[in-house]
Amino acid sequence: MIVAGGTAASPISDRTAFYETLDQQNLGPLWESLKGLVPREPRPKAVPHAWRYADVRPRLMEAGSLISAEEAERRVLVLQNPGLPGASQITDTIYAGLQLILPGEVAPAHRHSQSALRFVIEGQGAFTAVDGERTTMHPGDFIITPANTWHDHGHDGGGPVVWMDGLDVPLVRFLGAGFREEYDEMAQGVTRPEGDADARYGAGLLPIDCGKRATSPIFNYPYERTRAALESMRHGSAPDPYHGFALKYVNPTSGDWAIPTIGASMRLLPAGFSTRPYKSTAGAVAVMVEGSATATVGGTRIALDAHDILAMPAWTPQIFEAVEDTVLFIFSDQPVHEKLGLWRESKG
Ligand code: GTQ
Repeated sequence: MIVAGGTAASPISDRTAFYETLDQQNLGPLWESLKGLVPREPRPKAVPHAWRYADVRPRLMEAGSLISAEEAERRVLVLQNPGLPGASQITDTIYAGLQLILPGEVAPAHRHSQSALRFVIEGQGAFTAVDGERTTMHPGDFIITPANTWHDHGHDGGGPVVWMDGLDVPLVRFLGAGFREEYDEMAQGVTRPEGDADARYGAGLLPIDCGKRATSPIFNYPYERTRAALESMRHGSAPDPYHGFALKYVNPTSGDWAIPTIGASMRLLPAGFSTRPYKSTAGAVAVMVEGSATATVGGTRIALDAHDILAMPAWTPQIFEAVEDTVLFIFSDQPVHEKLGLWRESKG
């Protein structure tokens, strides 16, 4: 047999022996792997999957009776994507977990180069402290812990408090850029009054000499304001066909996403509204905040109620149908794609 270019094809057995020799010399034949290395389109390992809060909550409460926040350092049940078993990943680039804190507990202060977000699911009276300022956590609040900032969590109130953690852990691990340090006390000292960052950066104003920052200096975006903004939008215009009424959380010093590696947004889908099919190169996670909806992700139909969490792998078509007025929190690795010139979306 003659192949293009005139080279006679060798028997398969010759090639197999050759590949073995190559392997021993730490070499590999690109022609066997090219199409996998440079695929026609994204092929995420993560699969569409929903965690029902009603099923997960009892496990969290059990964890609460088995281990303290202090002993655990962070008492978290990691949301493990079934397509990435044991990898502590909810999508191909994102880590997510549900963290529980009980009254009187402290999750000790530490810092790391991974960026984190907290999205509060239930309970009252817990706080997160970030670089000397505390913020009280309310359901629906979007709270950030910028890379390398000291942070600890505590709880002065009554009843369990649960939030979702979202971190760029897989991405930072891939880049080999992970560092962590423990603080030498359980909780860091408070150096600024609660609300200080919000007053300086969160009211459409900035300190007069404020330059661009890599991460937003606002560290709590309260749900009350986000919800009111979405409600106002609904009276002013029609919903976006792909996103509904949608707002993104921004860094006011730059106009970029609040966290440089994680893009977070909130959507309101009015009862009866369905989004048109949408996909992008970003892998995303959705949290049902209010209402009830049906999601179709990659052809799988999934009914969602308040507090359920949904993994939406990259380049997998998604549709949401709102049964009741629905509020959805969505976060993804979109900012990284944008910054690297890799961002693509497809609107059906
Ligand atoms: O609260 O600092 O779910 O460092 C994983 C790693 C939470 C946290 C996580 C963390 C934290």
